[in-house]
Amino acid sequence: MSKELDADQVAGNGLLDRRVFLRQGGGIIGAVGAAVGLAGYSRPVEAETLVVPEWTKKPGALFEPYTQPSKYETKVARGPIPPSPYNGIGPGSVRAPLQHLEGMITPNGVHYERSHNGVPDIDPAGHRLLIHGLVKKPLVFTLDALSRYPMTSRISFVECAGNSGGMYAEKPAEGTAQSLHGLVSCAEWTGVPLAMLLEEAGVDPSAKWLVAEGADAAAMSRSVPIEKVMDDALVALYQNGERIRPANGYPMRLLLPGWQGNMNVKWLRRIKLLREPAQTKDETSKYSLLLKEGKVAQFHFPLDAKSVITKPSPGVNMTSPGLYEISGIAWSGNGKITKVEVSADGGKSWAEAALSGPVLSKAITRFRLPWRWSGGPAVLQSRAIDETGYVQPTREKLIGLRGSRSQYHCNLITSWGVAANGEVKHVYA
Ligand SMILES: Nc1nc2c(c(=O)[nH]1)N[C@H]1C(S)=C(S)[C@@H](COP(=O)(O)O)O[C@H]1N2
Ligand SMILES: [Mo]
Repeated sequence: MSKELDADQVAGNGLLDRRVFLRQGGGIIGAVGAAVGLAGYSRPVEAETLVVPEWTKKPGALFEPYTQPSKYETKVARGPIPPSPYNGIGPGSVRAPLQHLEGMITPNGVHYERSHNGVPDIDPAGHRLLIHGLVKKPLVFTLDALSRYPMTSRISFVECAGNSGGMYAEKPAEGTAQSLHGLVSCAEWTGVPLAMLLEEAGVDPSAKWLVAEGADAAAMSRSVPIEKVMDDALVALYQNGERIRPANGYPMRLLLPGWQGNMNVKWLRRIKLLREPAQTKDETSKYSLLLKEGKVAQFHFPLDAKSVITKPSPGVNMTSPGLYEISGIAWSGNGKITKVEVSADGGKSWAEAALSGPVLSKAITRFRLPWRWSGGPAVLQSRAIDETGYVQPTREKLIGLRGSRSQYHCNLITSWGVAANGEVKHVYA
């Protein structure tokens, strides 16, 4: 290794200072490029003359009313598609292709989906939102009526409480970032603050909770404490600038930034103000957090800080030794990500990654770190730290707290084993 890179090594097994790629004036291209052979990734001009390809010789395709991704990008797809027990409808989930995405936003077409009884075919003209219960004046809203209220936008992740549940298993499950962790996505949501609608209805001081109900065949219903609603709940109408996709709750969903996905009721049709939680089927038969020694926490709402490396990751393998950028996503339901650390030696030593801005509360944050892969075996890990000081736990620590029969809120540190041939696999460190 060159002197420059020796100096830049900040943790074991080739992890480099996060600023290496940012250096000005011959930094990367001069020192790092020459030292590790970045030049080897492109070809010298002499190797090939710039030919005029076929597609340059004739006029291109016509305009489309709504464009689709390139036909060469079919791997960027939700999956795996579960078999349907009921002729193409019914319960299940599909995961976002995390290892094929960049940045912080999930494109609408590949946002993960968890639907307990299929996607209802809702005509927006016939849809109503009812607010009733402990209010002075029950109200009903059409979509047109809601669209006249002032709107708010925020970028927020939604994550299923069951995401990564397979990581509690005794043996490391085979899989990709998508199949192991793909029940999380992040979008810009736009809609009307629920607090504004409740103010109009006039909340009775005795109301401490509300129950939100969906218009799907599952009639998904969850109780939400009123403080959360007054803080940042949104009746979301738009997802990344367009109407919410049918799979994600068209024409409106409840957005509870940072709280377990299940509570973000899709196809929202009813909100009832209550003194106490409603104890619906969806918060008693499921979504309670199993702790050690047979104890259960019925309600455990925010999702704790978590991260996963998406590049490299299973299926996104290493090719030849040399300089790489490790990249991944981190998020916390309790605020902003303040730091992500990366290890290339299975957690023995750590280097601080660079965070790609904007770093937003309860949103996905992209992290990056230069790594000089020697070509030897390595175990890559990332751990997220949020503004509350919370540190993403190791597998041992989380299982110590919850036991190994737990299912939900699994945010333990993931390990990707890199073999000498460059293949990446899920391992336990
Ligand atoms: N009405 C309704 N809302 C729902 C669900 C549902 O099945 N019906 N699934 C919930 C679950 S379990 C999750 S994880 C999130 C998934 O949101 P998404 O499909 O937009 O990703 O929606 C929640 N809201
Ligand atoms: Mo979920």
